[in-house]
Amino acid sequence: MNAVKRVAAVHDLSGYGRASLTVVIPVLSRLGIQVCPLPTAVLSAHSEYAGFRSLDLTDFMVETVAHWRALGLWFDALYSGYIASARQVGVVEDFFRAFGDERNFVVVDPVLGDHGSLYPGTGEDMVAGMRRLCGRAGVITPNLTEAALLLGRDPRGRVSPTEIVGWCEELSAMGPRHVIVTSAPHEEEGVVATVAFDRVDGRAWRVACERVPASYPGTGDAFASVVTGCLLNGESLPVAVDRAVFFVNAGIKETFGYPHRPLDGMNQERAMRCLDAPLPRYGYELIGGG
Ligand code: PXL
Repeated sequence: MNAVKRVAAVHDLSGYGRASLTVVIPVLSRLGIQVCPLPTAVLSAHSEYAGFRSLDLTDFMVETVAHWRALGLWFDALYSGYIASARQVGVVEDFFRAFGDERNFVVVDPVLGDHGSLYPGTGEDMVAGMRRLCGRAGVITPNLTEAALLLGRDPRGRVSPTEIVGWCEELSAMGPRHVIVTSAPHEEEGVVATVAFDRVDGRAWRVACERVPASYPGTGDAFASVVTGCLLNGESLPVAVDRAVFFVNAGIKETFGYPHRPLDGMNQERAMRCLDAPLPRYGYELIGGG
């Protein structure tokens, strides 16, 4: 047992634009979790900025994992996000195999794309790589585009709100017990849904939230980090999702009202208190199973 819960965070470090480790570390820290980064790459700025520079750290990851083994470290959770190259997938799989056991859990945020497209610099080969990583996870947090890509569906195709639970079940059949799909459609205009499924009890949950007419990179990292921290803190799946939606919505609201450049991400610094304030209400609903 670690006195303070400890998570290994397999994400990149982007020097500018709030994403990956510059989101993961403060969020999990505020939730009372120690973060141990296993950086996948160092970028000048996240990959949605034109002209970004990237240094792939695959070889150094192998060295770090060897050192961590020698130190006899144990993590309460292993949590991956942006993977810099298809070759790196194998290194992360080896890491999960070496450090995963029956007492901890693996979270894979399959960072591939958004709004129907792959991120710049992310190739089709990464889709197959992320499928492999998801197969080793207990929890996955794809957005709607990533869910479609993982399932081999058209990421620009239309999907109805009721079909999403079926998608979650299909994704869960690939390995993970918990599947959480963000940016999912809702039958009401102007509302976006987050749908969560637990294969063990067969229940599906939904948290609805108003759609804000703006998009910020890094919100997926914030979402998955809150879910990871809340699960480590013993919250149930729907309450963890409720908290994550609350935090991301607060961060967006703390940004949208200012003149801003959306690529710079959301003003998470102004929303940190939403991680330990009481939830204003429980917004989740049971939409399947049970
Ligand atoms: O927010 C996901 C993410 C993580 N890491 C890098 C990215 C992105 C999204 O654009 O570019 C480098």
